[in-house]
Amino acid sequence: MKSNAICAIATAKGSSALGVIRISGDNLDSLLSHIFTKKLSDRRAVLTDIIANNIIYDNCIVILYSSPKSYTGEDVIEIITHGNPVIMHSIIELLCKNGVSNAAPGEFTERAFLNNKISLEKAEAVSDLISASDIQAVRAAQNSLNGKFYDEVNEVLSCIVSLRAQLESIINFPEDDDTPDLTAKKITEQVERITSLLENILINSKEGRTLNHKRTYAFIGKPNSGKSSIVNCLLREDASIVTSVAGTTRDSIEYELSINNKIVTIVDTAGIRATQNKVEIEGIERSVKAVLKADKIFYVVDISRGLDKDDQAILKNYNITNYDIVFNKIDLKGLEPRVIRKSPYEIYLSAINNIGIDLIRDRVDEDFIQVEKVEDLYLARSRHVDHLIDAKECINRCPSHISDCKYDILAEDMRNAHIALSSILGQNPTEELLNKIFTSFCIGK
Ligand SMILES: Nc1nc2c(ncn2[C@@H]2O[C@H](COP(=O)(O)OP(=O)(O)O)[C@@H](O)[C@H]2O)c(=O)[nH]1
Ligand SMILES: [Mg+2]
Repeated sequence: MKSNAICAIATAKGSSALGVIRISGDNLDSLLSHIFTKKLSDRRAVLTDIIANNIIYDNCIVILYSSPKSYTGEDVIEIITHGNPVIMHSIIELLCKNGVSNAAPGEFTERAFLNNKISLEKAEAVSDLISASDIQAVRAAQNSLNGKFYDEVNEVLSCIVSLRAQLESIINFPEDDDTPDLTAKKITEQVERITSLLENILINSKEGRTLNHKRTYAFIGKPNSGKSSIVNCLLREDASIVTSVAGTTRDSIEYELSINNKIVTIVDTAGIRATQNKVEIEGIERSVKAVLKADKIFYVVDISRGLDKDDQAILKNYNITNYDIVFNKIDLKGLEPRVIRKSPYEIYLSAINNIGIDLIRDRVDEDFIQVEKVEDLYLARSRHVDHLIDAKECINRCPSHISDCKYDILAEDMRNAHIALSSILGQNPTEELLNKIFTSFCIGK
């Protein structure tokens, strides 16, 4: 096991009332006791100065969680400081001078996993909980974290293990067998049970995966249709370049924002038009990439010009299918904001007067699935769904093996289903997989 001590600021960037610094490693008390003016006490909040070379860094609450009863399984110290980044960074520097190194993203949770404190899918749930984009996603991540997903996958696994054991005995000791019909009937029943359990998990996981996905909306259209102005209204600040010279927003700019408590990404793109200008071509190419990445497009049109042949060509050439048409600049026509619910949707607004922008917000809101029974969901990842599908494919082949009495092939399929499901729980994980999972975490977790 790793034992070098690591530290990180565990709270968000910027100033706040309090900040938390987290440290994990072996024998932390003896490594760091000299920087505290009070003696630390296991699982007790101790009010102490942090001091070095007669400089008081801060007066903090410090909690020691002695190994193994801690988040990582090692000694953990949490220092609650005043939430000034300058203070927190100076304490981190002090720790680094005392044999502690900066933690990599997800390293605390990785250690928890390596020390058998949590299973892999729970580690992932921790990461999902931190980045969940709305309250349903938070609930679903909590379900995963509480072990609902683990328990259900484990239940299928134990059915598979039991069936595998029976198959081994049927294959190795055929003389002990029931009549062939009875054997086939017993096995069919078990395969059916495994199938239905697995189907259930797969349905909930697929919905959970949708929840886990942060949605992206791209504003596309010709130059000067008002894309940046609309995006700025959504952001309520002048963040991107708004100008009347055609083709000046030459880059796609992404913003993360909260719409009705749902976190989404919006992309302001370069206007698309035929041009020889290299920089502009580059910008247009990025717009096209934004189209490919987006879950939905708001195609913006200047209503005084109308939706013309060029717009139709852009929609066709760039294969834009999932889009609403946003008719901007209704002030020029003296129109009221409104939505026409046809295919594609039409939204009428005026960015310059900040009128009708809520219609865009409502449209984004409609996209979020309203899951009735969120208590059933877990925040699955694509990785989980892929393994579940692998397992399901193996199980789907079983009925025909049973009718052909090919129990050795059936056993092989069960073994593969077993491997697929074990991978979800991180039994026998590869180094590569672990790296991929933990590096997606934020630092300090
Ligand atoms: N009259 C009117 N002008 C607008 C409106 N929205 C944007 N504009 C103007 O249209 C021009 C282009 O806007 P911009 O947002 O940069 O368009 P983009 O190239 O599509 O990003 C600017 O001069 C804006 O002031 C609107 O609702 N009404
Ligand atoms: Mg623009």
